[in-house]
Amino acid sequence: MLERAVRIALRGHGEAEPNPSVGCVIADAEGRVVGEGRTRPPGGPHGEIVALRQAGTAARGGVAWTTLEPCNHHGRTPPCVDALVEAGIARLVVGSIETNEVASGGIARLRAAGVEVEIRSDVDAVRRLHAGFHRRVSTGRPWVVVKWAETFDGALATPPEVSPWISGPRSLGLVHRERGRVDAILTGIGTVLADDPRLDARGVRRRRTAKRVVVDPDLRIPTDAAMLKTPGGEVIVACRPDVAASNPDRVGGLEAAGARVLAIEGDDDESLRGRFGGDRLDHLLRRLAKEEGIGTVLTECGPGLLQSLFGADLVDAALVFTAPETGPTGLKPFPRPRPRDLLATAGFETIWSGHRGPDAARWSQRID
Ligand code: AOF
Ligand code: ZN
Repeated sequence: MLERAVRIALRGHGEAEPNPSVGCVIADAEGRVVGEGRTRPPGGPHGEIVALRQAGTAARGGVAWTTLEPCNHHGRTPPCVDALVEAGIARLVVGSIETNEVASGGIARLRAAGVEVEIRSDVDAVRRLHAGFHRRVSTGRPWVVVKWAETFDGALATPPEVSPWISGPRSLGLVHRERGRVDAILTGIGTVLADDPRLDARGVRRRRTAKRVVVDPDLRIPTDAAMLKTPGGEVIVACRPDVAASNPDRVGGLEAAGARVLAIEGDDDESLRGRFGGDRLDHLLRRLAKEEGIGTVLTECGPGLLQSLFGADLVDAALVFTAPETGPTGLKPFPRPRPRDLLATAGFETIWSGHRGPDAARWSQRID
C-alpha cells in the first residue's frame, strides 16, 4: 500500500514542490480502498486531506497509509493529524518521518489520540520519493539534478559540423518535460556562448516556469542571447561581486535586456581562474533557495561546471543520455575525468533506466 501511495505521489512530480509530494491511501474497516490522494500545489490540500475527502464517512475505523508523517502544524493549511483523528482513522502506516521541525510531532499526536501507528521506514520507493525533500530541509539548498547527453564513449560535445545534438528527439522530449517541472535551469557561460540555448520547456505541459540561471563569473553573456529574447522564466546571471562593481554599464545593459544580475561571494576554482569554486556555487544555490524560492534545479551545462558541482558534492541526481555512436574519429581526447567518471565516483543509486529512441537513458540519485 505504501508503494501504491508512492505511485500516486509521483504523478505530482513538479506540482507540490517546495512541499513534498505525499501520497496517501485509505482503506475502510473491511480493507477496501476508499480514498487516494497526493499533495496539491502549495496552499492546496495535503495528500491525506485529498484522500480523506474521497473516503468520506467510510474512513471511520479504517487504515491510512501515508508516505510521510502527517503534519502537526498550521502552515498554509490546517494540520493533517486533526483531520485524520476527526475522520476516525483507527490505524496509520507511515513511510518516513517528518524532518521539517515545524510540521513534526504528528505520530506522537496521533498515538495520544488513540490511533495505532506503525512506522515502516524500510520501503525503498518511499526513501527515493522523499529524498529531495529531506535533503532540502537538511541542507538549505535546492535539490540539484544534472543532465547531460554523451556519446557512447562518454564525450559531451561533438564538433558543430557533425551535429549540434548528441541525443535524439525522444531524449529531448524527456528533457523538456523535466524543464517544465523544476524551479530553475542552471547553465554555464561556456554553454551559452557555444549553443545559445533558450532553456524553456517546449512541446510539453508545463507545471511551473523555471527561472534560467547562468553561471557567468566575468559577465560575458551577450545582451542578445537567445534566452533573453525567449519568453519564459526570469534570467538570472550570477557573477563575481568585483566584476559587477566594476562594470555598471554591463550590468545595466543586461538589466535593460530583462536579466537580473546576482553578485555571488565565495572562492574561485583554484585550477581554473574565472570559474566559480565549490564554495561560490554553494552560496549561489543557497541564495536561489532562500531568496528566489527555488527548490529544484536542473543543470544543462558543460563538463567544466559539472566537474565543479560534483567536486563540491552539490549534485543530488543525474539524468544521463547515452547515444549509440562514439562520434567521429580523430577528435581531441576529451578531458578526464569525464562526467560519467564523476558520476561513478559519486556512487548514486539507479532509480530508472530505459531507452528514448536510440539513446539509453538513466536516472540516478544520491543514497542517504
Ligand atoms: C503532510 N502532508 O501532503 C505534505 C506535508 O504550508 P503547508 O500547510 O502546505 O505545509 C507545508 C509543510 O507540510 C511542508 O514543509 C512539509 O513539512 C509538510 N508537508 N505534510 O502531512 C502532505 N506535503
Ligand atoms: Zn499535512
